[in-house]
Amino acid sequence: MSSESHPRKDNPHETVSIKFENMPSLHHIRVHLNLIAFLLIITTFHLLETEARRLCGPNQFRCKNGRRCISALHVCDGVAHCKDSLDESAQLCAGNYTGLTKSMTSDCKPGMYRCRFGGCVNATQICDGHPDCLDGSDETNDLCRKNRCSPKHFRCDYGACIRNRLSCNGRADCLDGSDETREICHERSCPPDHYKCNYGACILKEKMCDKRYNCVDRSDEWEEQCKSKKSLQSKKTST
Ligand SMILES: [Ca+2]
Ligand SMILES: [Ca+2]
Ligand SMILES: [Ca+2]
Repeated sequence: MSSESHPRKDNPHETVSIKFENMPSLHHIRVHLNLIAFLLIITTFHLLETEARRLCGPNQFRCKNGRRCISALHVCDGVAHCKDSLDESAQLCAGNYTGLTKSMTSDCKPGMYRCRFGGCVNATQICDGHPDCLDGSDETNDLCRKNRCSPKHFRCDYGACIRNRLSCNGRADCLDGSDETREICHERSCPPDHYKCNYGACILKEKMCDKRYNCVDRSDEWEEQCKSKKSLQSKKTST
């Protein structure tokens, strides 16, 4: 409650109090202003969204965020084209989405594999060590365990096949990293211009102590080793 005193006209020495009981407080005014600002933001957002919906063509798909339109051909093709990946979401690609025609969510083309969530990827990408379906369903143990690899390929523990030269190269090329274990690599002999990682993989010598990790166990950047390499180099240059 607030009040204020004013002098009376008939007697300037006597004052009366005017009460402001029914007037809104500053706090209430602030609450109302915040509410109005919030409603304005909501209305603007709604108008922008309606505009974006209107701007997408008939053969286009509208991404939820970013107000972007993409070609319907890119929906459920295994590659995320919307920033929010809405074009590859499980709900959409399983065919539950009502905003698309059936042709966009129907079977994959010949030579393509249907990911568990619904998208399509090239059949050659199944069990190749790299996740190509957004949900990784092209590289599961269930799918790959019965896989046989040619002599030119290394077989990952879960069954994927990668090229032989990719095993023990310092980088995990099998999704489970089984191409870069001590068990597989420790007996490897490295060419003269290569450095042998602590667990046995071979990387180019110039990648040792270059402040980037090139062995999966990071042994190419071990501090002690790099210190001694540096002091050896400075000795060489001083002589
Ligand atoms: Ca793959
Ligand atoms: Ca590798
Ligand atoms: Ca390095």
